[in-house]
Amino acid sequence: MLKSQTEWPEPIIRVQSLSEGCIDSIPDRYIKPPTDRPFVNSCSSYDNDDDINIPIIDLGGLYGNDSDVRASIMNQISDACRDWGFFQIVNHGVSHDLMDKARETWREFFHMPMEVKQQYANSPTTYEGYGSRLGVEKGAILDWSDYYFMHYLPFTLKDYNKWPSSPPSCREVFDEYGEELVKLSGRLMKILSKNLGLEEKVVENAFGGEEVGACMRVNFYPKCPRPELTLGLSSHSDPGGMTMLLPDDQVAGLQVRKFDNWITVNPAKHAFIVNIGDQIQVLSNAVYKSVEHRVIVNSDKERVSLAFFYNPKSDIPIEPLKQLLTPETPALYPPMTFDEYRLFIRMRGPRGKSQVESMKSPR
Ligand SMILES: O=C(O)CCC(=O)C(=O)O
Repeated sequence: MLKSQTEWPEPIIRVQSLSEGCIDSIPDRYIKPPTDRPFVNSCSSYDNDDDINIPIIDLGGLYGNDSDVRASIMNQISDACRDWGFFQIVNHGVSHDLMDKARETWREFFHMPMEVKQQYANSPTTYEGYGSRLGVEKGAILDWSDYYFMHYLPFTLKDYNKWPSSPPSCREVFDEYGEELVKLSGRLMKILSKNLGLEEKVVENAFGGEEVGACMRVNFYPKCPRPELTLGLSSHSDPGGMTMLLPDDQVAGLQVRKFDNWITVNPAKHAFIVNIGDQIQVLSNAVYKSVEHRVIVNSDKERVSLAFFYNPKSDIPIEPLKQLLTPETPALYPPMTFDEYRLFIRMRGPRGKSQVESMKSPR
């Protein structure tokens, strides 16, 4: 049984400080084994014209009067969940101004003096605050990123003292941003439920209804002099329910696994990138699958992204929905609470899809 640890196993080094001091090499702790190293071309901006991208879905007509349009959007989401586990949404109803403000406020935070950020240094107990590693394994190879982690739901976990007080607008902006993203996530959960052939509230209710969880990790990827040797974030699937990612508007970096290839996502303007997490894979009995993704870094530009995680209530068992089980499709996973489930990534750091794969019941 995994148990959470209260201290980091080694002194924390901020990657941002390393980046400012590194001219042409990086410490060994950040050098990945050759099989995990990315192929990095010189182009870090979005002006490359890779013709493969994750699907882009316009939600504009979802609540309009045209039933053909509504059906087509539902089908596009269904296909994207089944074929990709990743898609982008535009015309999602969240103000573009708020999206820009949220990203730029956080960029400003990461450019505050180190002593300001250090006041929020996190510990592995809850991960809330300013962090520089996932996982507590002594001697682990680390990722080239710093982050800020905070809770939004349930309200009992929302603690303004753990949110930065500067820049001054930070708390206000995240309050509004969180509220909008919870609404948007709720709408998508209904769509997922209907697309699975269920009543629209079934998936949300299995997540705890009014008591769902939501938290955010803001990722900061400093410039890296040897991007071909490391990763900003190692390959992982998200342990929670569904993630709504606001990527950097200038700098590419997110890669999604498709079979044996890594596809660099090219975000549409003011889109959110949505991905299925392990808890939806479990609930849907693997009709929908979480997908491995990772982040590459580059030598000439830093990158900021905001990952908003919509999760089940943390202490209720999550298991395949009974309505989806048949003699031909028995439950693939045993019940487990999200509190127990997320200890894996919190202890071991990002490890591809190894956790959800290892949970599969023997057949
Ligand atoms: O920075 C990104 O584009 C992806 C971040 C991510 O995968 C995460 O925070 O889990």
